[in-house]
Amino acid sequence: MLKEGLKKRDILKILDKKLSKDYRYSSGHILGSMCTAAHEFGREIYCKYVNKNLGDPGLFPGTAELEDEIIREIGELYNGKEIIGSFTTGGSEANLIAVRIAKELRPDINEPEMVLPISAHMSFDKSAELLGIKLRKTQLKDNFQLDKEHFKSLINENTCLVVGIAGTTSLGLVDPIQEIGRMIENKDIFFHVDAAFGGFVLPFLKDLGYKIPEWDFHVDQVDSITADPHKMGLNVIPSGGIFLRNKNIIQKTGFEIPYLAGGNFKHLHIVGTRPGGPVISFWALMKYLGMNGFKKILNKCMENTRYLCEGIKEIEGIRLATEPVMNIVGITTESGESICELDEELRKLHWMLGKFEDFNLIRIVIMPHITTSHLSKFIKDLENVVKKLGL
Ligand code: 0PR
Repeated sequence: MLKEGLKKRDILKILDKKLSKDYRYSSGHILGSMCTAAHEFGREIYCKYVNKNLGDPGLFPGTAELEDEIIREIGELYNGKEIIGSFTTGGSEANLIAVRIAKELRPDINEPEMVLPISAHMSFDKSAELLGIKLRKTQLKDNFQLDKEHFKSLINENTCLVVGIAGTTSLGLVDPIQEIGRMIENKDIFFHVDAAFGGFVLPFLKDLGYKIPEWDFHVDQVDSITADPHKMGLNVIPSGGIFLRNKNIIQKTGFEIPYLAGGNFKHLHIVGTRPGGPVISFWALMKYLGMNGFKKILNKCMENTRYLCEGIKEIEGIRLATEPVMNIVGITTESGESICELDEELRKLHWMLGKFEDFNLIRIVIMPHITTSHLSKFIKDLENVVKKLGL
């Protein structure tokens, strides 16, 4: 720690220099991220209300009301009525909350288990370790679709939770949520849908006329959904969301914090102090963009997704891992050879991609910061690298 503080101007200079190492969204090089530059209006609102702390909602009842309002509104987008829930730090916390609820609701199970696809996000492995739950992972078929028979065979009397993904991390695919629902019909098993990415894609895609299978509260057995505003919701980081069908869950499974200035209340969070700024900024962003605003942004992403897919199809030696459902594209080799070298060579050219070795694919997420002209440059480099490697 310095004894005497520096001048603001000098600090800004140092920061500019140090942070010049970071990749910028506007360069187009960030091709493998599920995050993007936060929407300008949301950023403005966030800065204005950065001091709000939802860890003590009694002190900030106005902010807490905005949160309830927006949770209900998003819940309606997911075909739910009077949905409850809350903003989180991201999808990992939202998933951890869901896993914990599932365990709490079944105190009768001594060795609880969850059944989930192998494509599920790492946050479920973390949750299982933290909460002492056994993971039972289901294989995928060759086309990356869930092996439903295998999933069903893993459900047993110790299962407290089943998980379906609406927008997988690797490929943006949607698991057969309705069918998973039928597998647990009349069983006392919690059903969580992880739509961390898909939550702010699927409702808009549907409205744009894409055929989307049922994945949300429309499916009777679905108990909770994760959906993150800091992904395709274009909100500031950190902002995830957990949405719950049953109003009594907070009373039943929440933590009681008795001593806060704002009074007694229960919550489901892992964190205590909790940023209110992202809640307010997303409230404002939803009002500002409306359904049509989000649809327009996503439509452009889907146009660019198709543009990239066409480009990939023209290159000999590589192919699409599968036809994309949303704005996530997977590239693999035609021969089955490893994608590692391809990924490495592209990174040398500063294309920052997602590498999924287990599935032997490179992931590209066509976020709103990626333009057709970025993709055109990328496709050229991709073609050259594929030739150079002789794939
Ligand atoms: N569920 C799914 C389906 C996800 O894809 C992710 C994040 C999460 C949950 C967890 O969300 P949080 O990261 O908000 O906790 N998947 C991203 C990924 O693995 C996380 C990420 C985001 C990684 C941006 C890198 C990055 O640049 O790709």
